[in-house]
Amino acid sequence: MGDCIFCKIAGKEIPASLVYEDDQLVAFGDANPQAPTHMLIIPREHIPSLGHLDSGHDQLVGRALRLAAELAKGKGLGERGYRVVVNCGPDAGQSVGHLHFHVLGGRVMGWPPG
Ligand code: DGP
Repeated sequence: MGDCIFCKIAGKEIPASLVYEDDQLVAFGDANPQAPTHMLIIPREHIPSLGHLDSGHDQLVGRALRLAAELAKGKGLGERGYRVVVNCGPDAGQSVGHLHFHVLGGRVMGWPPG
């Protein structure tokens, strides 16, 4: 938690291209974009991964997903579509131990993901 890079972004200790913030959630551009639009939505609370959620987080997660849709629409992706991804754990490629929702769009996505 103390040296969590996403906690530091949420606390404005390190810079990021913020696209949204409120008392619960922060959204910013991914530093290593994998699509023309690639944003990350994080909770301000330090939750290490999807696997650490409990029922007390249900409203937070619902808001995060609705924010993903709103931000994607704001980027003009509402018609063509976009993808929301949560990597959980090493096999999925999670590299930052703070729950985050990737919002990707602006190109055709392959399936299955690599
Ligand atoms: P994941 O592999 O699912 O844990 O995704 C972590 C993402 O976080 C990855 O796409 C790159 C991004 N990222 C890592 N460090 C930083 C940072 O300091 N700033 C920003 N904006 N993004 C970061």
